[in-house]
Amino acid sequence: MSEVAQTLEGWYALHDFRSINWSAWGQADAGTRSAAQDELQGFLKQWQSIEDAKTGSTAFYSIIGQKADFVLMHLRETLEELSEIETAFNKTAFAGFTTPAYSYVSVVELSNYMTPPGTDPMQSPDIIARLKPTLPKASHICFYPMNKRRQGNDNWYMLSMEERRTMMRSHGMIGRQYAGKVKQIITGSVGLDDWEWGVTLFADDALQFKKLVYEMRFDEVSARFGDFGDFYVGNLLTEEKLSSLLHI
Ligand code: 76R
Repeated sequence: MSEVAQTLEGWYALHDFRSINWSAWGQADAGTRSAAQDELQGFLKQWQSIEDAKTGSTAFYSIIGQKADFVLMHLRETLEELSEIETAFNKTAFAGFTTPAYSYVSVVELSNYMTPPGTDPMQSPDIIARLKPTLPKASHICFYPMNKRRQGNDNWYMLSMEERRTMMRSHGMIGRQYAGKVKQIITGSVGLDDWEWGVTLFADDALQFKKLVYEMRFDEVSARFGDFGDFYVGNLLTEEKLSSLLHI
């Protein structure tokens, strides 16, 4: 058996994608809509206070295209907290005007491919901050799930640690060229959801998603071993953008 990569886990993640039932929302009377929006604002404030206390983080983005209308990405210490948030949101009046589009359950993950041997990553404040990150308020989000291929000669899990490390180094070098332009959060989901990882990217310039993902397609670890799910791309929902989105 090949050597298993060691992983460090941080906060659990729920990506909750919803579609809005626009005809029901449009037909609701103004009072119902405004009460639903006030209640939603209350939830957003509550999530902000959790983020301020550094016990979790939430990102709220509208989604372009027909796959969904918005995503709430929550990071929390436990799966119980994620479940409570999901249920509490489902009980809101606004949620009654939404339908589930897609969801993803995973946990923030760092692997040891790039860690120098003999170092204890948990002694590094940088590593701890990356395991429990405050989600950036970048203009755009991009999310997609992925697997590492297990087919014939292209079986990632049959490679030696050394071969995987070499390829991950090349992967990391490409990624580093996007420092300051794209922030990536890799969440592991083996045993938690249908794919092996969730890739969540944040950027102020959405074209950087295209450039980064395209460049990685030519890199061996993605070219030979990457299998990808559906892509979701979105725009930051500020309070102002949310009111204009929901304005009838
Ligand atoms: O954590 C680190 O920064 C060390 C280097 C590194 C690792 C170990 C790294 C760097 N990644 C790692 C692990 Mn990554 N990453 C992806 C995708 O679309 C595609 O082709 C792939 C999707 C992107 C866009 C991306 C970006 N990475 C992983 C893993 C776990 C693999 C495993 O354990 O087998 C996956 C699935 C994955 C996928 N990666 C970076 C980036 C970027 C931008 C970096 C540089 C980060 C930085 O230096 O700040």
